[in-house]
Amino acid sequence: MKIALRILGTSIFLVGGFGQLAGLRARTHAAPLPQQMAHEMTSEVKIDNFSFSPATLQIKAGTKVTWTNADDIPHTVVSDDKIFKSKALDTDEKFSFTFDKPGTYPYFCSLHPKMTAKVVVQ
Ligand SMILES: [Cu+2]
Repeated sequence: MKIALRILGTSIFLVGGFGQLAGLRARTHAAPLPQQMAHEMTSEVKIDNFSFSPATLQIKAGTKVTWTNADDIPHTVVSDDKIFKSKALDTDEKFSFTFDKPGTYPYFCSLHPKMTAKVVVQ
């Protein structure tokens, strides 16, 4: 019963005769996100095999983009206009930037300048 209470957290109404059962069910559902988290817009770009994926990312203004280097060699994420610039990202390292203004943002990897992609902000 104590375990069920801990798992349910705010869902007190579920605790009772069926606490044990509800506890089991609750484990299969993600906890509800706080309102501000649920409203934050995020997007992901994967770096792998010497390319950015997707090559063109379409997002809305205010979206936070996170690049993850899934390759086994270092890469960088550098805006053509120097609006953002990451350090060399090792395997599994991440870099994030929030795009507040609409526009097209081409970028590349400064270690391998043939690696190019862009973010289109609406
Ligand atoms: Cu690179």
